[in-house]
Amino acid sequence: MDHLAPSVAEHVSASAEAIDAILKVIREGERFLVCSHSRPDGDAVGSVLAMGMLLEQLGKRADLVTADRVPAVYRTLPWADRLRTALRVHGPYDAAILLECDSAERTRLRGLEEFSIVNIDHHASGRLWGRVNWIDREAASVGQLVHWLVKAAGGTVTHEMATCLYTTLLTDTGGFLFGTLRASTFALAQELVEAGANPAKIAQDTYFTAPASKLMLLGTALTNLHREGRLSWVWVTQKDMIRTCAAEEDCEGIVNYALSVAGVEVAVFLRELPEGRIRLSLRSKGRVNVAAIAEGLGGGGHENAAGCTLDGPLDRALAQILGQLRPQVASLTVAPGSGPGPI
Ligand SMILES: [Mn+2]
Repeated sequence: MDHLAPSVAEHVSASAEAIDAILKVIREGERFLVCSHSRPDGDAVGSVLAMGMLLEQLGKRADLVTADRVPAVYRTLPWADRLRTALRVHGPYDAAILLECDSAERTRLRGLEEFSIVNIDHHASGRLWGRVNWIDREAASVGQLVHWLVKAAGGTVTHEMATCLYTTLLTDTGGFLFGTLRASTFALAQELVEAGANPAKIAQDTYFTAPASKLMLLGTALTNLHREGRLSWVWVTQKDMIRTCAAEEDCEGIVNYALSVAGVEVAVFLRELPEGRIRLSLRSKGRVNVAAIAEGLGGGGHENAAGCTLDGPLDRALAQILGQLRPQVASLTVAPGSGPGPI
């Protein structure tokens, strides 16, 4: 699309410096740690695995670590068994490459402070906390940034790598439904399919392999659906989690059902954690910046998908978030016929 060309060009040149700096760190080093955030999602897992593959291609050694285990749906990804779970990291690393983390805390890994940090992120809450930083809020997934790095390094997008990178794109756009969806997103998808990613198999592995517990938990959450004008919310208690035998990863995506209500602009999913605090997922159809709200409450994320953790009990956390959201949606003007915006 012609009208996009100037901004795309700027976008590429703004990234070039960061790519050069990162490749310099990689060239000069021998051993690397590659990490992502706790409770890793498809982008975290896929981008860490692809980064590991790139480092191997470049003749480097890499240890891939997250604080929580790989969710079951991503365990069929190539190299998934190389991603280790740990709470503390140490070793003779030349640098730690952090993907999708706006701080060391986001990883829940201890020991990172002893390493030189390469920070690659695409969140609205991304900040320059590493020694080398590449934050691109336009990227559909961090996997897209890893793909640029592979190209810039003269690496080969193998079919294993393409599978991991396609997964980052698929999951961070909720199945090509929201997030950063540009012509370039689909061009990358095409390139990855040409490189050997199998879209139907990846979609099946990702979206059609749910354990029954996930559906039971979803059913429970939906019986708690509340709607108030442009806001909707659902919740599950720790008791609900136990009764349905649900794992943490079974909560993924529940908030989208609340957002799917016609006329709703912002949806919230609240989950009671075992220790009594409340984990919140916020989603917006595009007119309210939920990253700003989440950041104000100690969390972070994207403008249309963010999260934070509040003190319990559940009704207190609900009152707190509704207190933030009500004025936001009240100030929205009616946009007749505008329909749901990009999310
Ligand atoms: Mn992401």
